[in-house]
Amino acid sequence: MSVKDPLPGCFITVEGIEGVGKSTNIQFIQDCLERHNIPYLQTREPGGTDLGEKLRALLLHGAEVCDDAELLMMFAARAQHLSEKIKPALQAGTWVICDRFTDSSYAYQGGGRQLKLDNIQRLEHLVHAGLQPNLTLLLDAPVEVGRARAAKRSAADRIEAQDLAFFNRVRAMFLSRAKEFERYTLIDAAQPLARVQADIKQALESLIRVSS
Ligand code: T5A
Repeated sequence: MSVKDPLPGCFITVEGIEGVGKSTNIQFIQDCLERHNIPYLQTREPGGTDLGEKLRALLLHGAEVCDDAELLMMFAARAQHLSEKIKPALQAGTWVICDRFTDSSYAYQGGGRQLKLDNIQRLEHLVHAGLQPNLTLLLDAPVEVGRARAAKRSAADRIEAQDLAFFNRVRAMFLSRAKEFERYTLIDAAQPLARVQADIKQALESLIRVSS
């Protein structure tokens, strides 16, 4: 957790472009933690609180949201989420598994929308200075693979409706951050599910070992 003031719970985030298998593998992560008798909270961004879920509905299904408003709404939802759910859980020794976090703001608003990274960094500092995930699992696959998987489910939302170039920038930003930060584990999500889950299990077990 925070380097200065470690919290007893571990914070795991799952990231990647649409359709790479985040929801599918979060269920797998929950099963692993249950086998180790580790208490956890499973949550998502944007969302996770009443306010966050309302913002999510506007972000994904609202008509007009300009790019700066989109960035600010992501961080508004995140501030509430941290204050109401994530920090109290970690302080109580509960692990948190979060479907997306600030890396998604860098990837989608920074990479996809091409907003200034300095501004994202300022918001990150304002909202959660000193608190970063212990482990970020980046499920990575070519955009076409993720889109083909996601398309089988439901109609595209406001962000999913962006073009291929947008998602290629999103993916490139995730990959660049994975190289930059040690907390990342890069998982090849184009593999068959059993192989993906074997890789996730290895990363999780190593976190469980160092945190116990
Ligand atoms: N956002 C979010 C921002 O722009 N900025 C931010 O700061 C934040 C926090 C949220 C949206 O908000 C944006 C990003 C997003 O656009 P979301 O709820 O995270 O959206 O939804 P999506 O990313 O769109 O998630 P999806 O549900 O589309 O994809 P998942 O969860 O990655 O994929 P999943 O598990 O549903 O799997 C898709 C299909 O693939 C199959 C599954 O069975 C399923 O059918 N599958 C595989 N098939 C073969 N091989 C494998 N290895 C497979 N893994 C999964």
